[in-house]
Amino acid sequence: MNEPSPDDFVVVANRLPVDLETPPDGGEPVWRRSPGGLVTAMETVLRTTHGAWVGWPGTPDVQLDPFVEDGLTLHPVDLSAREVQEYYEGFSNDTLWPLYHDALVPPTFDRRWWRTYQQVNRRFAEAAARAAAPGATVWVHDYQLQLVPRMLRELRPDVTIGFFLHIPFPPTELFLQLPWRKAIVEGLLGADLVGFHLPGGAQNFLYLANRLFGLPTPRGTATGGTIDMGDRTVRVGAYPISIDSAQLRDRSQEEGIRKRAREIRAELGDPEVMLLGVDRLDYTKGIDIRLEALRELFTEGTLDPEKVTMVQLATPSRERLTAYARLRDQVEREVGRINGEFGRIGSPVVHYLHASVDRDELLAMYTGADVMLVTPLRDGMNLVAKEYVACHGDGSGTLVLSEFAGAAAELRRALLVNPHDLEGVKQAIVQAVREDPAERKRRMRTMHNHVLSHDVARWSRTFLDDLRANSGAAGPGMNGARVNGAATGSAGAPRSRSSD
Ligand code: GDG
Repeated sequence: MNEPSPDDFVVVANRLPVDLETPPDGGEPVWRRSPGGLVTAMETVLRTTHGAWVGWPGTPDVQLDPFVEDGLTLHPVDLSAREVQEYYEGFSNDTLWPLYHDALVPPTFDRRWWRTYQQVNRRFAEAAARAAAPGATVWVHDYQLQLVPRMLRELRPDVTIGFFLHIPFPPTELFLQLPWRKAIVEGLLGADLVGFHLPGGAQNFLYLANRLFGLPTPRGTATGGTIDMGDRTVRVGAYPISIDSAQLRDRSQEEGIRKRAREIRAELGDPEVMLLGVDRLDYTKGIDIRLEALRELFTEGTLDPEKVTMVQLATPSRERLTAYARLRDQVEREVGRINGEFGRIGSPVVHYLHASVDRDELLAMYTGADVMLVTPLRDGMNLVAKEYVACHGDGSGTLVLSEFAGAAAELRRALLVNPHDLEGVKQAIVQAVREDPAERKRRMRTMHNHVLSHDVARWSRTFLDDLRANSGAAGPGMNGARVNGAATGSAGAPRSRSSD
């Protein structure tokens, strides 16, 4: 097979937008859209900006040549079963994920995993170097690939490199626990622009660059700043991600979706109030908290299980990790307990789905639900909250939202809760159920307008404009701008002036 020609715009992410899946009957493998917030966001961006995507196809030990799908050149990166275990499940999801989410479960620090993380990051950097045309723009994503910017700059000093972190960047005292903290910061400093969801993440990163390497960070603002590397400047900023809001608004108003929303409510027994939760089954998402709050409200008699029904969609996630298996047990026990105490034959109170549903079904659930419960203990942004708001242009519906989701910085008119405060969560659920319709409408309309004007296209445009402004090179992949010259970045590591 011929190698596709290099592209001017390259996305690098752990997963390709499609997964190669072998059916349970062992038949021919098929490509399926891969799950999660990153793919949802970037797919929209790439529909308008053609280019290439470098990522793992979701199945270990498959060697595939690059191929073109739907106008997008996909460059599969092969991972062995051991690498999936050590780089992905181990270092990414059992070290970095918990550490970056407030150490909600203790992170594991394993030197072997770290070695594999370095090796795999190098493989991604090499694949990106092959995929990128001269002077291209390469946008690297997320915590699995934090070493790629520096490695790629060493291989290809001519390309412009952006990095965006989709999860929270932790408080500095937590980050400093990481034995490999300097290598991670050094890896990110290979980028021309490092983006976070919130200003706090940007500030923490600026502080660490200075604390660990003594690098000057002049010209700081409330939302970001710059790092002076001597021969080039790294820009650091906050770029709150969003969704394709207009598309969701329009789809949610289609008769097919509205009809299905009515059907879902009828299948639930036409409850007065339908509560909804939609999450990957992850311990950061606070699924257990909202269930506990609901059970107490039924037990006290504050809410009537004959009138209030909840649907919890919990998409399977990282099932081989102990913390995830334990959470699943805990959530399913709580669901069983609520239904055992308050359900009747044929009408459970909590309808729990451990599955992934198709997009239309999800939109019908959003459209039909009276109250959306989003109660993470920590979340980079949370697209679900924005998707629900986009589907309620008519002003119906109430969003209960954790203060610890990035989305809370924008959706100030949600009923904001501290998920550690069970009484507070209970009160917010009761308020959501009983709220005066006029007040509800005012809240939802304000949030809806915000989400419509701050969509994912605006997010990527802002990021790519800032990247271009800081690169010295304007790749044609970025909104068709011409190439002005190569980036002047040096591959050298920052000098260390700290005692580390
Ligand atoms: C990470 C960060 C950040 C869920 N179940 C189904 C389904 N989904 C879709 C939702 C939404 C996406 O998955 C989940 O996005 P979130 O943002 O809520 O959460 P993470 O996966 O943890 O994403 C997060 C995000 O990256 C982007 O930067 O916001 O903080 O943790 O789009 O709709 N989609 C379908 N069926 C399902 O069953 N079709």
